[in-house]
Amino acid sequence: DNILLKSKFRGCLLGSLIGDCFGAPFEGDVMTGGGKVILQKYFDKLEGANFKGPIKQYTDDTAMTKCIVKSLTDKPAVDFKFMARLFVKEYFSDPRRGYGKNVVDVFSKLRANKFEDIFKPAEEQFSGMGSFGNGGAMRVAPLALYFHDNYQAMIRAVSDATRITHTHKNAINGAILQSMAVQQCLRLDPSEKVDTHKFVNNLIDKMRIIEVEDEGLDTEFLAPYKEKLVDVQKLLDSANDDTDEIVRILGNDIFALHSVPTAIFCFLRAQLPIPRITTDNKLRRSIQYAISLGGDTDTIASMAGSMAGAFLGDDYINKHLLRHCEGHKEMSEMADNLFAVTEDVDSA
Ligand code: R7I
Ligand code: MG
Ligand code: MG
Ligand code: MG
Repeated sequence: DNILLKSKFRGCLLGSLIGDCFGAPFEGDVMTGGGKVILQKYFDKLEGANFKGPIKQYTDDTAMTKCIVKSLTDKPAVDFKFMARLFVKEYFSDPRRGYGKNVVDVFSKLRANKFEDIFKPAEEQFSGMGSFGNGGAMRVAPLALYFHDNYQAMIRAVSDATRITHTHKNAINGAILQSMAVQQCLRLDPSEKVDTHKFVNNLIDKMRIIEVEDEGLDTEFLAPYKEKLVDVQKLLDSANDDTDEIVRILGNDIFALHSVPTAIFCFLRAQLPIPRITTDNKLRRSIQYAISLGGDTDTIASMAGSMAGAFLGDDYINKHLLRHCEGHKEMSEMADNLFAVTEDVDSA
């Protein structure tokens, strides 16, 4: 029903914000056992009613996610040139948010070329290969929400929203996979256990179509996301909790291929208790676990948080934790605005 869906919109965008804000201080860390103890204490403290610490700043992941929300609420027909303008305007007014090293070249070229061809600067990245960073995937949650009822429209919109900065197939397909996972979470009942096996199998079937059938391939060997999802399934089945091995198999870096499947794994693994993470809250567990893997912690925690929030809705978000995040009130309002325009589109 509508009340639940509205709560899931908020949960998703706030989960994404929390993952980014709390993950950012650990970006690039290699997590040891001692690091995990520190992380447990960090979250325990932040959840306390009386803890007064400095506000945790969000990074580029949230800055760009907000641009996509604004683009959808201001122009519900989805205008990618407008979206590109918002990315560029946001970057030049607030550049110190930890953007990827190379994506800033795209922003400069877009501005210099007056947005004439919004996909061309991204195509020129990395000697014409296009970036395969996770900068597309990290910002797509609002599109999964907006197109919650229209799978094909979501895929098309995610692809175009990504191509403004990232044109490598792995960047685009990673963003598509992230949006599929969020969309599947919206359909889950928060009062029931997640069938993780089915969740992954659904993603495998969908990625097979994207990576194999749509490409006209007669072999499944060139389907890197499908392969990673098979690894996710194996790791969930084996209940393997060895961080080094999980990172070796799935990755934890800024490549989309080494972070989107990892975020999906974190969300699914967090449906059951995890050693050295003490909490009953599955949203916190998803985010804390993602950070505990180290590497690109803000992005992986943000993507896992958007899934957990889309599953559980905003009632399950610890409000003490949330109030330490920069801009949480605005993000909550933006989720409601996005829900309002989505309803208009649904009923049109
Ligand atoms: O993908 P992008 O927006 O970066 C997102 C990450 C997230 O973790 C954010 O939280 C933020 O910290 O950055 O930015 P890009 O500049 O497109 O890509 C990021 C990095 O990925 C680049 O600086 C490269 O190191 C690497 N990379 C590549 N390296 C070689 N060849 C991306 N694509 C390539 C490539 O084709
Ligand atoms: Mg970031
Ligand atoms: Mg960074
Ligand atoms: Mg990051």
